[in-house]
Amino acid sequence: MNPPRFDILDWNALAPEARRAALARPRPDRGDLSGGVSDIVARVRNGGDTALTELTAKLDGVRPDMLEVPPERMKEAWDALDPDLAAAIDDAAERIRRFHAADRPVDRQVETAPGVMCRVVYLPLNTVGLYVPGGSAPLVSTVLMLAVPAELAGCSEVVLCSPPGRDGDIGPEILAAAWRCGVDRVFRAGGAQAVAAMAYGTETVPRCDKIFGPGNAWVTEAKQQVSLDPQGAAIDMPAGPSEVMVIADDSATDDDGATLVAWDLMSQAEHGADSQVVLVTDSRRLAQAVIDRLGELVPASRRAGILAESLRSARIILVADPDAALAIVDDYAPEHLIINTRDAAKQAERVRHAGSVFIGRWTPESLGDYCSGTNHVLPTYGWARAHGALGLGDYLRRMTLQEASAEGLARLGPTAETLAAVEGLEAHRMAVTARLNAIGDAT
Ligand code: HSO
Ligand code: ZN
Repeated sequence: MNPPRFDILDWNALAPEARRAALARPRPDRGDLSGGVSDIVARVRNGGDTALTELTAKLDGVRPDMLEVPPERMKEAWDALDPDLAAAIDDAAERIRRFHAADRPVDRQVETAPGVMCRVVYLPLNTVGLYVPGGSAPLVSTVLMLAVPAELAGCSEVVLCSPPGRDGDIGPEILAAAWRCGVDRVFRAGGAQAVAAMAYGTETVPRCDKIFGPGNAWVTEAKQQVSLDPQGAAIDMPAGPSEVMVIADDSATDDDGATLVAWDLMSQAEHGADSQVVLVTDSRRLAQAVIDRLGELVPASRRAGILAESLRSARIILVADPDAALAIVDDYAPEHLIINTRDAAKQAERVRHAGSVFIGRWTPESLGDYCSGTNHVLPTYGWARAHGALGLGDYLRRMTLQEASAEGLARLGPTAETLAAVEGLEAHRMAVTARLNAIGDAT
């Protein structure tokens, strides 16, 4: 296999149009995705379990005996798990639990005027649906990232769908992790059909209030479609292919440093052919050293095929100084940002748009992917400009309450009356005025 080829893009020499092109995400070829997906969604919605099973047979090439994995199989999978893997799952889950527990929004109560009490309370969602992709890597860690906050939030039912593999079943690692993190029910279903089943419910799959988790273009499109339907389900966030931006300076030009940067880029590029990785540096020497390392490491990688494809949209950008690097970060809004520079901690404080930031030489993205405690479900495709990392709050609903005493209404009623009058909403005004009259009569 040929080593990948990279150009070093000199940012200062690029015209605005070329800069835009350099930071453009690869545009997925969507074909007739939306038509195909809406067809699948409609079939599951109308045909329930039968349609779900037929679509699984047709699209995944296997016909599971039963859609649902018997809960005792989950426990058996956990009990039979390799002890090192079980310990790693517990270790990671514990960090994720700690971090997410600290991020619990607190109920509050504010007396906004004498006699007017306002409250905000956070209530768990009832039924949540977690989607765990299948494909070339069984994402055990994604089970933890989705299920631990659901458990912490206290959702009454946690459902998980994942596509069955060639043997017609879901991998034991996924089942074991799901069992350990409080998932109640697991179904052998993937793709748009699984999303439709969770959004609308079938005879066996419970209807979910909200659907979480990453997936391929079909899953993403299906999530978007069901979220637009009031009869469908809410979703966690818009998603696209995974990405990382690395900023590094000449503190990484030693042999080890460049190798670490190369592994970081490859760790994200190995996810899929559509992953994008970008290196921004003010050191031409480092850029060249990383390119040399990639040339050695990529062809020898077990996932060389995927890397060869995804690295075609990789970018290596040379900037004049660290400020220029930060400007590029905010413009691109990467899902993951690794800052591997002398001033990493200081620079991190200035980042505005990124899903999750990895600070300093000893913090690879892999740590956050698995076990630092932060969530690895993050806004991709530039959505980090407006969306944040998945967190406990996404599994809760904010509800507000208010209660006024007669004194409180007497104080605030006239304000409401005035605003209702200017809006021409007579009944609104009278709902207040009639009460103020009643208060007047009583005193
Ligand atoms: N980097 C992925 C998460 C993941 N990595 C799971 C390894 N396993 C999210 O962008
Ligand atoms: Zn990853």
